[in-house]
This record gives sequence, C-alpha cells and structure tokens, in this order.
Amino acid sequence: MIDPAVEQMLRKDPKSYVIPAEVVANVTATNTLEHALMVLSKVGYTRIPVLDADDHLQGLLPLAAITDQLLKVPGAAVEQLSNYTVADAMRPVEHWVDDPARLETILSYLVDEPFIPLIDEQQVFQGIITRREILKRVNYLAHNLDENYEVIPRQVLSDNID
Ligand code: 2BA
Repeated sequence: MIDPAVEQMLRKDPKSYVIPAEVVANVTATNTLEHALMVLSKVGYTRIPVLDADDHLQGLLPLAAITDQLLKVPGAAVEQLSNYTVADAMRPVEHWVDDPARLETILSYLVDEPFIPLIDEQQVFQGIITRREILKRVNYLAHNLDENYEVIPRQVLSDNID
C-alpha cells in the first residue's frame, strides 16, 4: 500500500497527468506497416496505441515489431512493408487502467512499461499515463514533502518518548 501522505500528494488532480487521446499519436490495425513506420518516425515515439474506427483500444505497435516483421523476409526492403498491415505486427495490451486515480496499480505497471493506456467502461481509448508525467509528480513530491508534512525519523520519535 502506498503511504497515504505520499498518495495524496502524487494523486492530486489525477486527470492532469493523463495525456488526452486527441494528442496521442496512433494507428489503426488496417494501416499498412509502411504507413505505421512513417507515423512512428514522424512523431519520434517508439511505441504507440492501435485504435479501431470507434476509438476502441486494440493493441500496441512498437517500432521493434515492424523491424521484426521486416527481418522475417530475407532481403526485404522498406517498400515491402506495404504488403503487411499493423494487424500483422501489433502486440496485445497487457496492462491498462480505467481510472487515473489508481495510482498504486499505475506505479507498478510503469516500472516495466513506458506508458499505461486509460480506457473507459466501453473500452474507448481516453489517453495515456506516461512515466514522464508520473516522474514529474514524484519530483514535486521529493521537493515539497516537508511543506505539506512534518517528517520525523522514527528513531527521534522513540528517543523523545523514552
Ligand atoms: P518512448 O517513445 O520510448 O519515449 C521515451 C521517452 O523519450 C518519453 O517518455 C519522452 O520523455 C522522450 N520522448 C521520446 N519521443 C519524444 C517526442 N517526440 N517528444 C517528446 N519527448 C519524447 P514519456 O514522455 O514518459 O513517454 C513514454 C512513452 O509514452 C513513449 O515512449 C511513447 O511510447 C508514449 N507516448 C508519450 N507521448 C505520446 C504521444 N503524444 N503519442 C503517442 N505515444 C506517446
């Protein structure tokens, strides 16, 4: 369990650490891998969500999955990626949250993943929670804890009681 004081400071206004769907680069399963490679190169991210026409989250597309696909075909050139679609290379979404306030879950997922998708009850994609946004909160906590709480080492407390 996260310490309540820490949680209160990290979790202040949870929506503010969500990058909204409108600004998250994405592809659809029917896009060609050539198109997906262009999108990834243009935005500069190494992994982006795959959405359907109704904005449901279908999977994740890492850049490495495209290069894997390319390497399966001996001597293949980038143009041959137009013969494959995102559906051929995308990976399943293993972790997501439906509430940005689920900080304990989010922190444990972000140890291994660069971002966690946020979806609603209908699995419609709402945005992502990135390591960067959460680390900004941790940085704030590290610098401002003593403005909000008085932190006294346990040893000092027990010495005063004795
Ligand atoms: P990566 O693409 O592996 O990026 C790792 C970190 O590198 C990012 O961490 C960010 O700090 C920096 N970075 C990479 N490309 C960037 C760019 N074009 N502009 C600004 N910074 C860039 P986070 O910001 O914590 O993002 C974690 C992961 O979330 C990213 O991993 C990417 O997979 C995804 N992501 C973040 N913002 C996104 C967006 N607007 N659209 C799609 N995916 C996004």
